[in-house]
Amino acid sequence: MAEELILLDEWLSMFGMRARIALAEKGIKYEYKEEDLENKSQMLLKMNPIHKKIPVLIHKGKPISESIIIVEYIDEVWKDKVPFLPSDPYQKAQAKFWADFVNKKVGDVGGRIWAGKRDEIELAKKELIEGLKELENVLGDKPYFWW
Ligand SMILES: N[C@@H](CCC(=O)N[C@@H](CS)C(=O)NCC(=O)O)C(=O)O
Repeated sequence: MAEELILLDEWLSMFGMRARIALAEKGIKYEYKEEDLENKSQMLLKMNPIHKKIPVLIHKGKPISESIIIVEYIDEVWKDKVPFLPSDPYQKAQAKFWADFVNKKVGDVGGRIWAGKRDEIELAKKELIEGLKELENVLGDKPYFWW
């Protein structure tokens, strides 16, 4: 399986972490390729020519980009394992809402902390903490979001 499945990633990336967690949850073996984002590989540029970003999952030579799309793809292809999303349409919509919340309130805000100016960083930090508290509230004591 490993030669059929490659993950282009960067260890620090929360988006890459999504793909790594999804693969680990399903118990799937894959080849991990660390990218230097200051000096992107030809493989990354070829496999994600539109955004040129990690993570990219390459399955039997075909690339899948965008972390949420990668997670959904893994869930659909490895159906024999425990599903990531609830089957009930309303619960599924809720799960997707919170995944989108993480993009906006953790991903975007985290990016502002990483790249921002001093005042901007302080504001973004507050937003990040508020966002994490919201997640904590909705997760409660459950080990997984919708279980
Ligand atoms: N929406 C994308 C975001 C991916 C992303 O922002 N990746 C960053 C690393 S965390 C990247 O590759 N940055 C390189 C660049 O912007 O040139 C996803 O969910 O996969």
